[in-house]
Amino acid sequence: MYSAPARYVDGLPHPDRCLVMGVVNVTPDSFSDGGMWFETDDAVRHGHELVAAGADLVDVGGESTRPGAERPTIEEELRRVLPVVADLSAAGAVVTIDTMRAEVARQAVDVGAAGVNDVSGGLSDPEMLPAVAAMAVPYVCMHWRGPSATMQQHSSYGDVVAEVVTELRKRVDAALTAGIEPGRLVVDPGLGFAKTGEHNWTLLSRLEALHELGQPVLVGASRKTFLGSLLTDAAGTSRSPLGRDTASAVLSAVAAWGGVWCVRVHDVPASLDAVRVAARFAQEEDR
Ligand code: PMM
Repeated sequence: MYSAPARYVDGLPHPDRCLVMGVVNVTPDSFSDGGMWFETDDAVRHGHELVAAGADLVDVGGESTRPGAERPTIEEELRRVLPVVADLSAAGAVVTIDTMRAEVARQAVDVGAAGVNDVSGGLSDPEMLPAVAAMAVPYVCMHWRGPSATMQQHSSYGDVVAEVVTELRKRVDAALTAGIEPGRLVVDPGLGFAKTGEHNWTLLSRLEALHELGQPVLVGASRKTFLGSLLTDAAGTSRSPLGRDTASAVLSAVAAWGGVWCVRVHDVPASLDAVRVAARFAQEEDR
């Protein structure tokens, strides 16, 4: 196992293993589970299921980041996420709000969210970093090169690992300058965001480079297209998102073994088993 930065994020649970974040997409059009949890009641029920299955964190989002997806209005995004965040938080779940908008982050924290997950790393909304600093909550800062509609036009790299690390370092500096405490800051390579499948595999194989940023690392590989492209059938057809959960769990073990602080997944039980296996392996190495 690589030597990794601190495994603790102030204000979030700290089991002695990689954390598992379960995903609740309150969207009609996410690639991974499009529309399954779009109704408030369904989303809340699903969040409770993820917690019962052992999720350490529940990530609630109201905007699909699928390539080409249309953005909801801010009012619509608030309408989707706030009741879900409020219900799950009131029931004791540790909820993160997956949003690129400072106002959505603020209102979600007001109704109980414990942290903010921003796939734009503060680039989409200039108010995001100061808002998070003022709220003093944990912040996941993901590598991002532009909105989903156009992001695949920005997937050209000389050295993907070096460039992602350099660009993330700038966002870490911006977050710290804005006043976010280092103990509350998490970095994420943003698999699939302005990245090809090849880039994703390279980044996953070089997690130690991300650890050089000195912050806990979150990885979101679950159900992403690069897994479908790997798991083709005999006719060469890509595996559909719901059929990618075993591969996703295997990557959770790989990521946990690589010192990652948290994996963001749709199928919680399998990834929880995976990170527990990785933790047990790591104990042997410590002996
Ligand atoms: N991926 C998606 C959405 N949010 N957040 C973080 N921090 N990292 C990710 O990789 C990430 C994310 C897209 O996947 P989904 O449609 O299944 O939510």
